[in-house]
Amino acid sequence: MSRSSSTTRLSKRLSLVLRHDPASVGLTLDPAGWVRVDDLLEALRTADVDVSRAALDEVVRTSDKQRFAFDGTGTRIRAQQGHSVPVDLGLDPEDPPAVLWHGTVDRFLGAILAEGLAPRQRHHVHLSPDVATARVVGARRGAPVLLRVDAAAMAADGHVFRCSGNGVWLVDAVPPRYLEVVDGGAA
Ligand code: HQG
Repeated sequence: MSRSSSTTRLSKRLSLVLRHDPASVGLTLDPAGWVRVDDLLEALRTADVDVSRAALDEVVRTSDKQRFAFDGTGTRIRAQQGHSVPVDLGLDPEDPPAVLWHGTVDRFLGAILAEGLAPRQRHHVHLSPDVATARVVGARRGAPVLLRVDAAAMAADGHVFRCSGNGVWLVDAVPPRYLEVVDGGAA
């Protein structure tokens, strides 16, 4: 389904508020990243973002990557991953699939192969379960370059993996020895 531009605009604003800068609309997230839906709507309206509960539901429902989630009662909302503010999402360590993927671009490759993957502005390195997703992630920045991550070896060596509610695998870092560049176009 294609989303309207107002839905996309609201989604971007929610990403900003729920991942990076809740204070921009006067909100604080709880330690697990949750905020009350009523408080969020009121804060957005005070900040001149005209948003109904129905519009919020639409964003959560149609987000291509399920970026946001309501709690079981539908009274609280949080971003599923991607925070830069400190939150503890309460995700338990899990065994990863044997192989995971990371999409990046050529200009980062030298540093990545020298230092490994680092979380940069985020809390974790984000890894994709499949090539197609990794390619889309890399393509945000240019011609995608794909890295194959030997997750089985990392897990065997004691690296801890968690999986976010929307299927993104999170890890603190990926040292270069677990990385292999594969042909982005052909893979
Ligand atoms: C690169 C989006 C130099 C890394 C996406 C990436 C994903 C290094 C960039 C999610 C490096 C960080 C995450 C190193 C990593 N030296 N460059 N040592 N280590 N990099 O956006 O993985 O729309 O923080 O390759 O779809 O691109 O936000 O991470 O290019 O799911 O929901 O530094 O963000 O989802 O960029 O993307 P990001 P990412 P959302």
